[in-house]
Amino acid sequence: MSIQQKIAAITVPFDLGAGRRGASQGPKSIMQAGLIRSIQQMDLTIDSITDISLGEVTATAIDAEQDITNLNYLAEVIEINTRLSEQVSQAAQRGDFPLIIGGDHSIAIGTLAGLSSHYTNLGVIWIDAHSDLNTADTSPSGNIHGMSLAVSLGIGHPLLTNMKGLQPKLKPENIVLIGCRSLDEGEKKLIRSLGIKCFTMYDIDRKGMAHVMQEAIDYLKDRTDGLHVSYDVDSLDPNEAPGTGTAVNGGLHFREAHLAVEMLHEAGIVTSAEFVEVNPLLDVNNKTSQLAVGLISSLLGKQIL
Ligand code: B3U
Ligand code: MN
Ligand code: MN
Repeated sequence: MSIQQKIAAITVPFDLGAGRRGASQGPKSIMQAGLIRSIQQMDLTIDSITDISLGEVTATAIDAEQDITNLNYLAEVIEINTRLSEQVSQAAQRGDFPLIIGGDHSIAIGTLAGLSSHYTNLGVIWIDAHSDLNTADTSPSGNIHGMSLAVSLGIGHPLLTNMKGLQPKLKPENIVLIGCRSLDEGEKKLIRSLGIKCFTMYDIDRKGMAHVMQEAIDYLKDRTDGLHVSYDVDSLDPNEAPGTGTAVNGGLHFREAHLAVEMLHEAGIVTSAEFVEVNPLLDVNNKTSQLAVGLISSLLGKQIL
Protein backbone atom coordinates (compact mmCIF):
# COMPACT_ATOMS: atom_id res chain seq x y z
CA MET A 1 0.00 0.00 0.00
CA SER A 2 1.06 3.60 -0.37
CA ILE A 3 1.34 5.97 2.58
CA GLN A 4 -1.38 8.26 1.17
CA GLN A 5 -3.83 5.41 0.90
CA LYS A 6 -6.61 5.06 3.44
CA ILE A 7 -7.58 1.70 4.87
CA ALA A 8 -11.12 0.37 4.45
CA ALA A 9 -11.43 -2.27 7.16
CA ILE A 10 -14.16 -4.83 6.55
CA THR A 11 -14.96 -7.35 9.28
CA VAL A 12 -16.78 -10.57 8.40
CA PRO A 13 -17.99 -12.56 11.43
CA PHE A 14 -18.83 -15.68 9.45
CA ASP A 15 -17.87 -19.30 10.06
CA LEU A 16 -20.36 -21.47 8.16
CA GLY A 17 -17.77 -22.14 5.46
CA ALA A 18 -15.73 -24.07 8.07
CA GLY A 19 -16.39 -27.41 9.72
CA ARG A 20 -16.42 -26.05 13.25
CA ARG A 21 -17.87 -22.92 14.75
CA GLY A 22 -15.84 -20.06 16.24
CA ALA A 23 -14.10 -18.19 13.41
CA SER A 24 -17.12 -15.87 13.42
CA GLN A 25 -15.69 -14.45 16.65
CA GLY A 26 -12.36 -13.73 14.97
CA PRO A 27 -13.02 -10.08 14.05
CA LYS A 28 -14.14 -9.10 17.57
CA SER A 29 -11.18 -10.83 19.15
CA ILE A 30 -8.68 -9.29 16.71
CA MET A 31 -10.16 -5.84 17.41
CA GLN A 32 -9.92 -6.46 21.15
CA ALA A 33 -6.29 -7.44 20.68
CA GLY A 34 -5.66 -3.85 19.53
CA LEU A 35 -5.74 -3.80 15.73
CA ILE A 36 -7.03 -0.25 15.36
CA ARG A 37 -4.60 1.15 17.94
CA SER A 38 -1.71 -0.59 16.23
CA ILE A 39 -2.69 0.82 12.82
CA GLN A 40 -3.16 4.33 14.21
CA GLN A 41 0.25 4.21 15.90
CA MET A 42 1.70 3.80 12.43
CA ASP A 43 0.11 7.08 11.33
CA LEU A 44 -2.12 5.36 8.81
CA THR A 45 -5.68 6.50 8.29
CA ILE A 46 -8.64 4.19 8.62
CA ASP A 47 -11.35 5.49 6.32
CA SER A 48 -14.09 3.14 7.45
CA ILE A 49 -14.82 0.01 9.45
CA THR A 50 -17.70 -1.97 7.98
CA ASP A 51 -19.12 -5.09 9.58
CA ILE A 52 -20.79 -7.54 7.21
CA SER A 53 -23.45 -9.58 8.93
CA LEU A 54 -25.30 -12.48 7.47
CA GLY A 55 -28.86 -11.39 8.16
CA GLU A 56 -31.66 -13.70 7.22
CA VAL A 57 -31.03 -16.30 4.59
CA THR A 58 -33.79 -18.21 2.90
CA ALA A 59 -33.14 -21.44 1.08
CA THR A 60 -35.28 -20.08 -1.77
CA ALA A 61 -32.08 -18.40 -2.94
CA ILE A 62 -31.29 -21.86 -4.29
CA ASP A 63 -33.42 -23.58 -6.86
CA ALA A 64 -34.81 -26.84 -5.43
CA GLU A 65 -33.92 -28.58 -8.67
CA GLN A 66 -30.22 -27.85 -8.33
CA ASP A 67 -27.75 -30.46 -7.13
CA ILE A 68 -26.05 -29.09 -4.06
CA THR A 69 -24.43 -32.26 -2.77
CA ASN A 70 -21.34 -31.78 -0.57
CA LEU A 71 -21.66 -27.98 -0.32
CA ASN A 72 -22.36 -27.20 3.34
CA TYR A 73 -24.32 -24.00 4.05
CA LEU A 74 -24.27 -23.02 0.39
CA ALA A 75 -27.05 -20.40 0.63
CA GLU A 76 -25.33 -18.69 3.57
CA VAL A 77 -21.93 -18.72 1.87
CA ILE A 78 -23.45 -17.14 -1.25
CA GLU A 79 -25.27 -14.50 0.78
CA ILE A 80 -22.30 -13.35 2.88
CA ASN A 81 -19.97 -13.30 -0.11
CA THR A 82 -22.37 -11.30 -2.23
CA ARG A 83 -22.56 -8.67 0.50
CA LEU A 84 -18.82 -8.70 1.05
CA SER A 85 -17.99 -8.37 -2.63
CA GLU A 86 -20.08 -5.19 -2.89
CA GLN A 87 -18.23 -3.57 0.03
CA VAL A 88 -14.81 -4.63 -1.25
CA SER A 89 -15.58 -3.34 -4.72
CA GLN A 90 -16.72 0.03 -3.36
CA ALA A 91 -13.56 0.33 -1.25
CA ALA A 92 -11.35 -0.46 -4.26
CA GLN A 93 -13.35 2.03 -6.33
CA ARG A 94 -12.65 4.77 -3.75
CA GLY A 95 -8.93 4.01 -4.02
CA ASP A 96 -8.79 2.69 -0.46
CA PHE A 97 -6.80 -0.31 0.71
CA PRO A 98 -9.35 -3.06 1.47
CA LEU A 99 -8.40 -4.93 4.66
CA ILE A 100 -10.74 -7.84 5.31
CA ILE A 101 -10.83 -9.56 8.68
CA GLY A 102 -12.50 -12.99 8.84
CA GLY A 103 -14.16 -15.20 9.42
CA ASP A 104 -13.33 -18.45 7.72
CA HIS A 105 -11.56 -18.64 4.37
CA SER A 106 -14.75 -19.04 2.31
CA ILE A 107 -14.97 -15.24 2.44
CA ALA A 108 -12.10 -15.04 -0.05
CA ILE A 109 -14.75 -15.76 -2.68
CA GLY A 110 -16.44 -12.41 -2.01
CA THR A 111 -13.19 -10.53 -1.51
CA LEU A 112 -11.79 -11.69 -4.84
CA ALA A 113 -15.10 -11.20 -6.65
CA GLY A 114 -15.14 -7.61 -5.38
CA LEU A 115 -11.53 -6.95 -6.34
CA SER A 116 -11.16 -8.71 -9.66
CA SER A 117 -13.15 -6.26 -11.80
CA HIS A 118 -10.73 -3.48 -10.78
CA TYR A 119 -7.69 -5.25 -12.22
CA THR A 120 -6.71 -6.92 -15.49
CA ASN A 121 -4.20 -9.21 -13.82
CA LEU A 122 -4.89 -9.46 -10.12
CA GLY A 123 -2.14 -11.39 -8.34
CA VAL A 124 -2.85 -13.43 -5.22
CA ILE A 125 -0.44 -14.68 -2.57
CA TRP A 126 -2.25 -17.45 -0.70
CA ILE A 127 -0.46 -18.18 2.58
CA ASP A 128 -2.08 -21.31 3.99
CA ALA A 129 -1.43 -24.89 5.19
CA HIS A 130 -4.03 -25.86 2.58
CA SER A 131 -4.61 -24.80 -1.01
CA ASP A 132 -8.43 -24.45 -0.81
CA LEU A 133 -8.65 -25.84 -4.33
CA ASN A 134 -11.34 -28.45 -3.75
CA THR A 135 -14.68 -28.71 -5.51
CA ALA A 136 -17.80 -30.49 -4.29
CA ASP A 137 -16.50 -33.53 -6.17
CA THR A 138 -13.06 -33.63 -4.57
CA SER A 139 -13.74 -32.20 -1.09
CA PRO A 140 -13.45 -34.67 1.78
CA SER A 141 -15.60 -32.43 3.99
CA GLY A 142 -18.07 -30.40 1.91
CA ASN A 143 -16.77 -27.30 3.74
CA ILE A 144 -16.63 -24.39 1.33
CA HIS A 145 -13.61 -22.76 3.00
CA GLY A 146 -11.63 -25.58 1.37
CA MET A 147 -12.94 -24.55 -2.07
CA SER A 148 -12.59 -20.76 -2.17
CA LEU A 149 -9.50 -20.50 -4.35
CA ALA A 150 -10.95 -22.97 -6.88
CA VAL A 151 -14.18 -20.96 -7.02
CA SER A 152 -12.18 -17.78 -7.62
CA LEU A 153 -10.54 -19.49 -10.60
CA GLY A 154 -13.99 -20.29 -11.96
CA ILE A 155 -13.80 -23.96 -10.95
CA GLY A 156 -16.67 -25.51 -9.01
CA HIS A 157 -20.43 -25.38 -8.71
CA PRO A 158 -21.96 -22.67 -10.96
CA LEU A 159 -23.90 -21.26 -8.01
CA LEU A 160 -20.53 -20.37 -6.47
CA THR A 161 -18.51 -19.50 -9.55
CA ASN A 162 -21.29 -17.30 -10.96
CA MET A 163 -22.55 -16.06 -7.61
CA LYS A 164 -25.33 -13.55 -8.39
CA GLY A 165 -23.65 -12.58 -11.63
CA LEU A 166 -20.28 -11.95 -9.96
CA GLN A 167 -17.47 -13.61 -11.78
CA PRO A 168 -14.24 -13.73 -9.83
CA LYS A 169 -11.92 -15.15 -12.45
CA LEU A 170 -8.31 -15.21 -11.42
CA LYS A 171 -5.66 -16.51 -13.76
CA PRO A 172 -3.74 -19.54 -12.45
CA GLU A 173 -0.41 -18.01 -13.47
CA ASN A 174 -1.12 -15.00 -11.20
CA ILE A 175 -1.40 -17.12 -8.03
CA VAL A 176 1.35 -18.16 -5.62
CA LEU A 177 0.71 -20.63 -2.79
CA ILE A 178 2.95 -20.45 0.27
CA GLY A 179 3.15 -22.81 3.25
CA CYS A 180 1.17 -25.79 1.86
CA ARG A 181 1.45 -29.05 3.76
CA SER A 182 -2.02 -30.59 3.62
CA LEU A 183 -3.26 -31.09 0.07
CA ASP A 184 -6.05 -33.42 -1.07
CA GLU A 185 -5.53 -35.56 -4.18
CA GLY A 186 -7.86 -33.46 -6.37
CA GLU A 187 -6.03 -30.31 -5.26
CA LYS A 188 -2.63 -31.75 -6.17
CA LYS A 189 -3.92 -32.62 -9.63
CA LEU A 190 -5.28 -29.11 -10.12
CA ILE A 191 -2.04 -27.44 -8.98
CA ARG A 192 -0.10 -29.57 -11.46
CA SER A 193 -2.50 -29.29 -14.38
CA LEU A 194 -2.92 -25.50 -14.04
CA GLY A 195 0.76 -24.97 -13.29
CA ILE A 196 0.06 -22.95 -10.13
CA LYS A 197 3.25 -21.77 -8.44
CA CYS A 198 3.43 -23.47 -5.08
CA PHE A 199 6.02 -23.13 -2.33
CA THR A 200 5.38 -25.96 0.11
CA MET A 201 6.87 -26.28 3.59
CA TYR A 202 9.56 -28.40 1.93
CA ASP A 203 10.59 -25.42 -0.20
CA ILE A 204 10.56 -23.12 2.82
CA ASP A 205 12.74 -25.56 4.80
CA ARG A 206 15.07 -26.09 1.87
CA LYS A 207 15.51 -22.51 0.63
CA GLY A 208 14.45 -20.39 3.59
CA MET A 209 11.53 -17.97 3.80
CA ALA A 210 13.52 -14.95 2.57
CA HIS A 211 14.46 -16.75 -0.63
CA VAL A 212 10.94 -18.10 -1.20
CA MET A 213 9.31 -14.70 -0.70
CA GLN A 214 11.79 -13.01 -3.00
CA GLU A 215 11.04 -15.58 -5.70
CA ALA A 216 7.29 -15.10 -5.20
CA ILE A 217 7.58 -11.30 -5.37
CA ASP A 218 9.85 -11.37 -8.43
CA TYR A 219 7.47 -13.81 -10.14
CA LEU A 220 4.36 -11.69 -9.49
CA LYS A 221 5.56 -8.11 -9.66
CA ASP A 222 5.83 -7.74 -13.43
CA ARG A 223 2.88 -9.85 -14.48
CA THR A 224 0.23 -8.33 -12.17
CA ASP A 225 -1.39 -4.91 -11.78
CA GLY A 226 -2.56 -5.50 -8.20
CA LEU A 227 -1.66 -7.94 -5.44
CA HIS A 228 -4.00 -9.41 -2.86
CA VAL A 229 -2.57 -11.20 0.19
CA SER A 230 -4.86 -13.92 1.51
CA TYR A 231 -3.43 -14.97 4.88
CA ASP A 232 -4.87 -18.04 6.59
CA VAL A 233 -3.42 -18.22 10.11
CA ASP A 234 -3.37 -22.02 9.94
CA SER A 235 -0.25 -21.51 7.79
CA LEU A 236 1.53 -21.00 11.10
CA ASP A 237 2.62 -23.87 13.28
CA PRO A 238 -0.06 -24.81 15.86
CA ASN A 239 2.41 -23.90 18.63
CA GLU A 240 2.34 -20.32 17.37
CA ALA A 241 -1.32 -20.18 16.32
CA PRO A 242 -3.40 -22.64 18.34
CA GLY A 243 -6.61 -20.68 17.76
CA THR A 244 -7.61 -22.02 14.37
CA GLY A 245 -10.02 -24.71 13.20
CA THR A 246 -7.85 -27.00 11.09
CA ALA A 247 -4.37 -26.79 12.57
CA VAL A 248 -1.68 -28.82 10.80
CA ASN A 249 1.71 -29.61 12.33
CA GLY A 250 4.95 -28.45 10.76
CA GLY A 251 3.94 -24.89 9.94
CA LEU A 252 5.56 -21.48 9.74
CA HIS A 253 7.41 -20.14 12.74
CA PHE A 254 6.60 -16.73 14.19
CA ARG A 255 9.52 -14.98 12.50
CA GLU A 256 8.99 -16.67 9.13
CA ALA A 257 5.33 -15.65 9.18
CA HIS A 258 6.31 -12.05 9.93
CA LEU A 259 9.18 -11.96 7.45
CA ALA A 260 6.75 -12.89 4.67
CA VAL A 261 4.56 -9.86 5.30
CA GLU A 262 7.51 -7.56 6.01
CA MET A 263 8.98 -8.42 2.63
CA LEU A 264 5.62 -7.92 0.94
CA HIS A 265 5.36 -4.45 2.48
CA GLU A 266 8.89 -3.61 1.42
CA ALA A 267 8.11 -4.69 -2.16
CA GLY A 268 5.39 -2.02 -2.26
CA ILE A 269 3.08 -4.04 -4.50
CA VAL A 270 0.28 -5.11 -2.13
CA THR A 271 -3.11 -3.52 -2.91
CA SER A 272 -5.41 -5.45 -0.53
CA ALA A 273 -5.29 -8.14 2.15
CA GLU A 274 -7.39 -10.51 4.21
CA PHE A 275 -6.64 -12.39 7.41
CA VAL A 276 -8.80 -15.42 8.13
CA GLU A 277 -9.44 -18.49 10.28
CA VAL A 278 -8.68 -17.04 13.73
CA ASN A 279 -10.94 -19.07 16.03
CA PRO A 280 -10.95 -17.53 19.54
CA LEU A 281 -12.85 -20.53 20.96
CA LEU A 282 -9.79 -22.68 20.35
CA ASP A 283 -7.21 -20.05 21.26
CA VAL A 284 -4.83 -19.98 24.23
CA ASN A 285 -4.63 -16.61 26.02
CA ASN A 286 -5.63 -14.75 22.81
CA LYS A 287 -2.29 -15.73 21.31
CA THR A 288 -3.62 -16.16 17.77
CA SER A 289 -5.55 -12.87 17.75
CA GLN A 290 -2.48 -11.03 18.98
CA LEU A 291 -0.42 -12.74 16.32
CA ALA A 292 -2.92 -11.62 13.67
CA VAL A 293 -2.56 -8.01 14.87
CA GLY A 294 1.22 -8.33 14.57
CA LEU A 295 1.05 -9.80 11.07
CA ILE A 296 -1.43 -7.20 9.81
CA SER A 297 0.67 -4.40 11.28
CA SER A 298 3.84 -5.73 9.66
CA LEU A 299 2.10 -6.02 6.28
CA LEU A 300 1.00 -2.39 6.63
CA GLY A 301 4.56 -1.27 7.38
CA LYS A 302 5.27 -1.65 11.08
CA GLN A 303 9.00 -1.90 11.58
CA ILE A 304 11.09 -3.18 14.43
CA LEU A 305 13.40 -0.14 14.45
N1 B3U B 1 -8.63 -29.72 2.48
C1 B3U B 1 -9.60 -30.03 3.52
C2 B3U B 1 -9.26 -29.34 4.82
C3 B3U B 1 -9.25 -27.86 4.86
C4 B3U B 1 -9.17 -26.98 3.85
N2 B3U B 1 -9.16 -25.76 4.38
C5 B3U B 1 -9.20 -25.87 5.64
N3 B3U B 1 -9.26 -27.15 5.96
N4 B3U B 1 -9.14 -24.89 6.55
C6 B3U B 1 -11.02 -29.65 3.05
O1 B3U B 1 -11.95 -29.87 3.82
O2 B3U B 1 -11.20 -29.18 1.93
MN1 MN C 1 -7.54 -21.52 3.84
MN1 MN D 1 -5.94 -23.44 5.87
